[in-house]
Amino acid sequence: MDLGAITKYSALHAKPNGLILQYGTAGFRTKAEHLDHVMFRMGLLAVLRSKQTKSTIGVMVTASHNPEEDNGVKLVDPLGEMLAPSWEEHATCLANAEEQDMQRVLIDISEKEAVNLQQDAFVVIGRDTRPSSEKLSQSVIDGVTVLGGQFHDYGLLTTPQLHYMVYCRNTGGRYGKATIEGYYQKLSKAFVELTKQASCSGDEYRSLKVDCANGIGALKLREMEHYFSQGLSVQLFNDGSKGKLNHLCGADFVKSHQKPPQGMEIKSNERCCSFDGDADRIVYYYHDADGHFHLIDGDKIATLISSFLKELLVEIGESLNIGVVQTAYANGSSTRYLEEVMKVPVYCTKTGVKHLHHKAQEFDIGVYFEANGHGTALFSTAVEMKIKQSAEQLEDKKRKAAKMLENIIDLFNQAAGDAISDMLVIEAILALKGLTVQQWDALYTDLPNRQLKVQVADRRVISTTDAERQAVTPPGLQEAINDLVKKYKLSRAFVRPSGTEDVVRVYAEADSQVSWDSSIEKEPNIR
Ligand code: NG1
Ligand code: ZN
Repeated sequence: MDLGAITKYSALHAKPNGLILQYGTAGFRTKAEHLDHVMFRMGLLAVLRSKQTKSTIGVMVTASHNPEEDNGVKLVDPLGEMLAPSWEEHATCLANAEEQDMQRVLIDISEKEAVNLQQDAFVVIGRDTRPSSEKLSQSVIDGVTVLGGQFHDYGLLTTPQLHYMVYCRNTGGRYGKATIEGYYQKLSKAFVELTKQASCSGDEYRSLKVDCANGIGALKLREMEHYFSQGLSVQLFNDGSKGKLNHLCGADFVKSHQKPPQGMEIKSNERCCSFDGDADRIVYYYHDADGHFHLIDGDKIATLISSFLKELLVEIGESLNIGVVQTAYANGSSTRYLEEVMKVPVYCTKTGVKHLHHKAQEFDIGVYFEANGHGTALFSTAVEMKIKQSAEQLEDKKRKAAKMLENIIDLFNQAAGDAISDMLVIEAILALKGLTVQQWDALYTDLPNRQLKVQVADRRVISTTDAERQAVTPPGLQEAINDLVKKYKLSRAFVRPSGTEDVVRVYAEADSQVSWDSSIEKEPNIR
């Protein structure tokens, strides 16, 4: 470690005095102007992590669905996963170290993690379309190079594309080619193969309106659309040419306001979807003939996907274990439908995709989605091999189903939830099953629900257990929730501190909107 050079370069990326940041569920996130030192230091940390794991590490510069003025950074571990928890702590220590303590913290981390400093390091970098992202990613590169790391800057990428690149590079190309071309070709080939088998080829299955949140999704979808245009034509809205990133549009806006984005004209029964600002979340929606808006969120996406996968397995004659992983925000109707109608086991984890991802890895096939539309499906290596064999050896209908599953496996981004990949999976399933968006929506009816943010002096006074469904502290809070909830049918409510914002989130659902609203009226303190 050339400590002299580190000190010299670090001074060029000086930390504002007194600024304390936390590596949260989605890395560091705050106003872009406060992040230069964090970026430089995450470049340093990525090199140490790369040396320790002897693998390529990813650094993504994005603040996802947050306002355009914000930015953020997260590290991507060797298999495309979120950073290991002990390294999240190192990230927080390093980002918050005062200038004079930086060297000591770096040496401490290297010693604690037994990093061999002679080992080579390789870091790949991606960024979203925010005005601040280019300069901030340059600061990451400064950090990487000052510690002697090699790097490849992919420039503009969606977050899941960067996860894909990291995964490809660390699996010797088995998963795919670590280029943007490789990503487009892998997904599009699988998609076109699948849609060729669809008997319903009417226009309604072949066109889709996409709200790109004025973000990176628009750019990447434009680059990619000609690869799959044989199977689907996409019409892009909020493509960044006029509006502001995530402003009145995008998956987060649509899900939390339960209304369509601005800047998109929707005719009745037209199938539409929204990406978030870094294209790792997707939700669908439509207007019915009476002009009512219907949202199809991550829960219904998980239901469509898991039921299709289950049907394919039955057809092939394989009994593999499928599990669906949700969080406490999953609508109670979705959980009931999956367990009681689909007979698929459902598990609940804490909020944050890393928790869902880990749980999903326990199954032969693990489907995970947050209600906000972030999710994917994971297939064990044994399953992938088995299905490949079946696609070659079985006959007729079974072979056809195995071939379909093989393509579906290729179409999923197994490194991370991916709006583009999920969109193509959903479009392929709807076409293959001949389902309209209304039929999909009618699988079950969501319980009316609301989510509120509440500002409190210190959100950390609230701690939770049971996958965040029960409050442990402060004393009396859970009892008060229980007293309210028992007055309503099919009701459920919980409170938890956000991991990404300085707020407490309140969620409630009940059998009807009237029940929900009256419960809030009687309890004005909740607002
Ligand atoms: P927090 O702020 O901890 O609720 C939010 C989302 C998560 C996840 C992360 C990371 C909700 C209720 N929470 O977490 O699902 O997406 O941001 O982006 O949607
Ligand atoms: Zn996102």
